[in-house]
Amino acid sequence: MNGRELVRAVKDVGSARGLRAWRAALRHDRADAAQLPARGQERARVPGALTGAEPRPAGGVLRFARSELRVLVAVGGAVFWGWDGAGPTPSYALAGGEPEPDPRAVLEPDTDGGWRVVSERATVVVSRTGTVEVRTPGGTVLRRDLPPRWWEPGAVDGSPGAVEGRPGVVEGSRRVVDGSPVGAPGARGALGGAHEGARWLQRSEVAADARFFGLGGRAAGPRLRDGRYRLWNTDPKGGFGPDDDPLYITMPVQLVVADAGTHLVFHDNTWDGRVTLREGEEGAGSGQDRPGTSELRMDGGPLRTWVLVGTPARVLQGWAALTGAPAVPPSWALGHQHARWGFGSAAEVRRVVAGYRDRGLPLSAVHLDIDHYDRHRVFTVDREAFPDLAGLATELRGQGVRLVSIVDPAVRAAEDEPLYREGRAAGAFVRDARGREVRGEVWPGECVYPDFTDPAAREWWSGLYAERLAQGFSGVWHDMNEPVSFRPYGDMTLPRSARHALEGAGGDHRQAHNVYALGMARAGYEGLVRLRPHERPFLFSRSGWAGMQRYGGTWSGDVESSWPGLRASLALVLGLGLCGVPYSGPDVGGFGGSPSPELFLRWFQLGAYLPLFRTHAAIWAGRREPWEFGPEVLEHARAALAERERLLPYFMTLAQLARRTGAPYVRPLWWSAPEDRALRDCEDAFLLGDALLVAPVLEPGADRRAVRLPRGRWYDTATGTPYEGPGQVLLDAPPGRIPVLARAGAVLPVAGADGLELEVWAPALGRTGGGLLVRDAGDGFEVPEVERFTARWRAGEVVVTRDAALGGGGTSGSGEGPEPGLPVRVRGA
Ligand code: NBV
Repeated sequence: MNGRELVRAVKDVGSARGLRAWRAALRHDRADAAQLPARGQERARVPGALTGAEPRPAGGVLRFARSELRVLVAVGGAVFWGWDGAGPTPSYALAGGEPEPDPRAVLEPDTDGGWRVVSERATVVVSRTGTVEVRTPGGTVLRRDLPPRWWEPGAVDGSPGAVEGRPGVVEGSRRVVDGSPVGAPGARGALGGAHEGARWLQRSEVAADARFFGLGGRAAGPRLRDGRYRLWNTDPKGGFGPDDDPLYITMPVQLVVADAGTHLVFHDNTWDGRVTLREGEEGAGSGQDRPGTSELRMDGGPLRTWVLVGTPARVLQGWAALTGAPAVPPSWALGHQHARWGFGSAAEVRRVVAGYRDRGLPLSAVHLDIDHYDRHRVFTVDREAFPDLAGLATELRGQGVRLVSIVDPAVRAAEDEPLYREGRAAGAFVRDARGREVRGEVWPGECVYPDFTDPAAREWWSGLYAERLAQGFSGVWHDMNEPVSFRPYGDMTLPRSARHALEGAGGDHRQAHNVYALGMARAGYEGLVRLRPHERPFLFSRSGWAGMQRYGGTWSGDVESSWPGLRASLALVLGLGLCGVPYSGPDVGGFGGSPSPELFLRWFQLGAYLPLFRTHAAIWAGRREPWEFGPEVLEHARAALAERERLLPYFMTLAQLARRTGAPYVRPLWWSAPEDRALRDCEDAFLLGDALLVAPVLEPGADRRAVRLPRGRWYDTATGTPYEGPGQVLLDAPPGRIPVLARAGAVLPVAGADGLELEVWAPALGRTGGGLLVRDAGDGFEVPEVERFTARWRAGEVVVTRDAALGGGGTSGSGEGPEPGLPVRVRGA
């Protein structure tokens, strides 16, 4: 028990909930002790020597003495390899099932007795001992995976397949035999899980100058420094800051950025694991480079790897092709949203909405938290506090404000609970190995958990959203879906022995935990689409896994109300974007505390440039309405809100482009210049699309800040002053604004006083620029065309023309197209 756990334990023991949480914890521990296979003696294994190769479409199978390796290149350039017979499917991450093999990729002999598969974007070279290298087409090594190592349950001596007389070695307290054969490699299990019981280790090397990003949402990011990162979705309970890890969304996805190139690596495995990263050093020791290293240890599941190589934009496009296009939020979800745990009544909701309206502050949605439920029970309404919720929803809708509902997965386990009886009849709840319901402790008391890895349970759950729609809600906010069961010590989740359907393959919580929320998101999304086929669902979820972008976005969770919390909240958005989840944002003001007016304002100003722009707070925390911080903050918040409104067409364009290209709206500064090392290490600013560079104030007392600029000309949007990058400039950041720069040549769609217009930032002399527009075509699934505009100098003036439409219905093929058809405002000329 660590210090925090001890405090929690002492606090909890006094209350009825605390007592139940203690009981649940002890029950879970007992179940694990009785039902999980004991880790007895284990045998270690490495692949051994290469014994043969067999070409297959788009790659082949390489046989080793004690394993085999399948290599495959998919159409689109993604490279796959799997050990011990692991193939790409089944997979929770992949959107389209078995990927289509690229017929141009062939297995051919390499030097030194190894083999290689050459493809358009990458070459995979496998050595005689099972080292796998990914090289650029030019031959530079981007990544070297050393031969993996497995530890398999099994007796050391006399067990079938053990090599007689082999000396054992002692590893920790376990006696293992290195290199003993395991019988038939390739025995398949659940979800690609050859050798589910085997732990494994994969050491990898990358360039000495490489930087690591990703692994889901990491508070310490976006650059992931030396350290250990766990792959186990976790509610940190009680708020988190930059030192807390792991958090709600972990993913075995790394983006590695080096001079030689960028690559994304994905280990398609849902089990608990740990990644140890160590950045390399150039000219270390004897003048030799020390490579960067990543060491991945998994507690089970398949050893299978995907690698995507290219520019960051290409890599993210490939990732979206593999794991699914990000859902486009409805347009209103790009506006400002206000939430609170503890509005407590319809009257309070009306008061807050009126507060926005009376002050002329835009507001697109209000989120109702668990306090609007009847005794915290999901899919219910507290009729005393909200006597006519549907009526309230209609009334607010008339004012342009939508309602969004929290949805928790846990269902109160009691005979008088209709939802419980229904779910039980549908066989929807998680059970243990003896067939008994697994019960945990959450807000409504003792609870059961739908098994979202079971298609039938998802089907049942997806229908329940009809009740939310009938109450007038326009969107849903999934919480507590790591999933959480309160406990005074240890992991606040289900016992690892709990059984799950895992799409029919069967398995336990060790394998299902990390995809629990992904399954819930799928159920929610599919339910909403079925119930309202003509509306794009608005869904965001606290926990998730690779592929969650198919169903919606996420938010920071309970980030602490502090300056480090503010910084952490930006790290999360950037990191998640690089893992393919483009729509997210923090609790503006932090979750649990009472931010100073200055902290609140700086958070608000940052939030205005993030995809999800939502103020939120805990029931015990201070207020988050902008007028609660004094007249000065109110006026500055008003300016931030006005700018957000003005940028809505740009946000919609970015959301639509994210769906088409996988590019996150919010990108690190190195996005288009990964070779610029100073940018790789810059974590306090970001690009919003191609056009804008946003430099939030992340420290107290600052009225100026240093801003690192990528190559090219950048205009301070407040003053119009041009600056030349690459380099660093010092810019004013008075309380009224944070520095925002526009790239020279950028054309961005904005909402002007008379409707849509194009804001154009003068290209540098002799250069051209441009930008894209995807108009808001309503909140359905229609796919609007992408319009492209070019900006250029002509006779001392900046002119803008419309290019041929991308994706149908073009007007002119050349850059010298017709008038843009929209008002144009040129700046910086
Ligand atoms: O439902 C209450 C809160 C919610 O406001 C918050 O956004 C979630 O992250 N929820 C967590 C559960 C309680 C946290 C202490």
